[in-house]
Amino acid sequence: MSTPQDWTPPTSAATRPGRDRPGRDHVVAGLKGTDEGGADLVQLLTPEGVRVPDPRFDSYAADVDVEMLKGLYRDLVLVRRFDREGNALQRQGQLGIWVPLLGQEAAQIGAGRAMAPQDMAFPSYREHGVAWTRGVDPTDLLGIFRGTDHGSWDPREKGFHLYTIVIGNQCLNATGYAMGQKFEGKVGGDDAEATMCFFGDGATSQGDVHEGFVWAAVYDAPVVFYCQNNQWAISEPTERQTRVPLYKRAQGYGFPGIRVDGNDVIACLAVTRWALEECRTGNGPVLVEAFTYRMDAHTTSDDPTRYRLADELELWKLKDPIERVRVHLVRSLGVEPEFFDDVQAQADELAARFRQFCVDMPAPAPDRMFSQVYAEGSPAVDAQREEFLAYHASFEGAS
Ligand SMILES: Cc1ncc(C[n+]2csc(CCOP(=O)(O)OP(=O)(O)O)c2C)c(N)n1
Ligand SMILES: [Mg+2]
Repeated sequence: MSTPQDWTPPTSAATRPGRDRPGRDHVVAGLKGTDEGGADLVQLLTPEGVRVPDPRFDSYAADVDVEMLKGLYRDLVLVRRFDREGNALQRQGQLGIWVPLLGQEAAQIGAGRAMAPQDMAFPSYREHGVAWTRGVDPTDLLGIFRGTDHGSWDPREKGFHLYTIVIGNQCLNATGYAMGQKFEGKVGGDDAEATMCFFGDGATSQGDVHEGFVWAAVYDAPVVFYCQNNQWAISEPTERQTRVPLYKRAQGYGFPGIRVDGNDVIACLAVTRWALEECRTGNGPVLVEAFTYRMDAHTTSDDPTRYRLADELELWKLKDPIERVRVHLVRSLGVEPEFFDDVQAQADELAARFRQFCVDMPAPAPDRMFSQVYAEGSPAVDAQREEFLAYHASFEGAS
């Protein structure tokens, strides 16, 4: 059977009569390439916790010693812990919705830890792990899901933009920002900058992503397009988005694409470091496809048992991003149980703080939504505020 790599689209039906569409074998091979990671997957730590050499990317992970790996493990565990707490808070009526990252911890921690302070990230709505690496306190995410604000961190200070719910839209923002970095001479020097754009497999079907790719390519914008292929766009599987592995799409736009094991934090770190280096030195953009899996529902409003089989989940549990690091730390690096107990205690402490903050959150006053509309006052907004407050006041004393 041919692999997706062997299949080149026919130039015209006339030169390949009867073959102007891929045949069944090609399609099946394409799906395999999409489903299983394929031969081109960059992996440095296997699901069994074995560090495997990679001549191209080892140098980008050369500093990952036992201390650094312990730090990455701590990141993974803490992020998963507050994510689980977010789910519980929604179930208990404290949040309107939660968007779980379960299973995608390594893809996000690896990418986030590869970034430099001066870099800028544009997330979608699931990037709680990247937020963590940018120094955004997890409690700053809660207002979004409790419906009281759009995120309470300063995007410029953190180098982490506010969440974007409109699928793929942040690719335009990220590309524009990266073009600005280029125009302002921030590429190529010692303190060069780059941009990271986070989006999902489903987003690749959006026009905004395509437009972002085109503009970034023709302006050599220093942006890493970081696609977390978690295999699902709500209930739509990846084979409803593409007939070729997603990373291969980059070729059509004229920039490199690479597929990394998104459940391998060391590989995600190394590949993103490489991609950011390409961008900082003027060789951007780059597409990274982090091949991973959404272990939980799309959001707390979704029930994945209606559209996917349980055995798929069971298979991916064997590729868990945290367990492989734990096994490597214990078996290969001799890390003692006290370390893991300590991380667990830190995770429980974070979860308790996260929960308490959420429960204690005050409901914002009704006029707050008018407060940040423009940098300066506006008569139109002032009038709307007055009208709204008067409307609210009309309910006073009503039972
Ligand atoms: C423009 C637009 N269309 C549709 C939606 C509804 N929607 C929310 S999430 C989602 C699926 C996105 O899937 P993917 O890009 O794979 O990201 P994931 O949720 O898997 O991280 C859709 C269609 C939306 N938010 N914005
Ligand atoms: Mg997806």
